Amino acid sequence: MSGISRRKLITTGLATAAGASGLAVAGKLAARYGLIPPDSGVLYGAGETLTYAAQRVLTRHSMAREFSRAEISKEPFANEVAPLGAEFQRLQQGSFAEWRLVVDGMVARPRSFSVAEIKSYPRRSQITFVACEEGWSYIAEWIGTPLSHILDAAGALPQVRYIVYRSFQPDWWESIDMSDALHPQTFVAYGMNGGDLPIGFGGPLRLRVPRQLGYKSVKYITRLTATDDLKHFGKGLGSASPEGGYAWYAGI
Ligand SMILES: Nc1nc2c(c(=O)[nH]1)N[C@H]1C(S)=C(S)[C@@H](COP(=O)(O)O)O[C@H]1N2
Ligand SMILES: [Mo]
Repeated sequence: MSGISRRKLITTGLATAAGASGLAVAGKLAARYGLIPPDSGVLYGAGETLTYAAQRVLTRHSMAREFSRAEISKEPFANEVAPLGAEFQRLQQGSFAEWRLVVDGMVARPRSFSVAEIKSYPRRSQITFVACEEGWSYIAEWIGTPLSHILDAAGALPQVRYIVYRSFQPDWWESIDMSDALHPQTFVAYGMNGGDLPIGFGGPLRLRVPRQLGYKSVKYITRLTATDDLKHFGKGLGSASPEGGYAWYAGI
């Protein structure tokens, strides 16, 4: 079956199923096409499956909107973070020369990257929108290297389905599917608005996922794990957000 007709079939099928027979049938169709998000078992799960499946079928290759330099927010809002502690301060005093981003899991060459190594990779920038689920937003320029470049350097295996990412702050960990992980706008970011990435905005390294809400753009990233199954991470819902009542998939 061609890409177009398969896509049409899934879209029509999902819409019809949701309308005629409710979310349960849509869920079954989504399962057949590998479109079940990891938090589908929680209370709001049926709706989550439909949102994720429909978005993935319709917008798999779409780009987050990019803005002009003139539209960059004059006062971007750094959401407050919990105190980072003495060890973070020590690393900061050493200009983050000791900061490492570990890449492990289903990769041919598990390894870690220093900030300097990441800065030596293809440098990209994007002017995109950060939107918090609490209602505020801002536009900023993000500078970094595509996550796909880091995954290539570590030799991510073809069967990888998700990238789990962790922060220096243990409560903040998320995961994304390969549609977002390999997307050209998903960055390991180290710069903002022409300069270094300020600590308040996640420096020295932040994962920038502009096709999803702000909470998926985790600050202070320390580890990426490639996996084909999210069951063994945390409570098995895919990330910290569904454990706290937020959706794993937060597409905008
Ligand atoms: N490590 C870490 N990452 C984080 C957070 C945090 O508290 N700690 N807050 C998240 C939330 S809820 C949002 S909306 C964005 C806020 O990004 P900003 O500070 O650039 O506005 O960062 C996300 N990443
Ligand atoms: Mo947020």
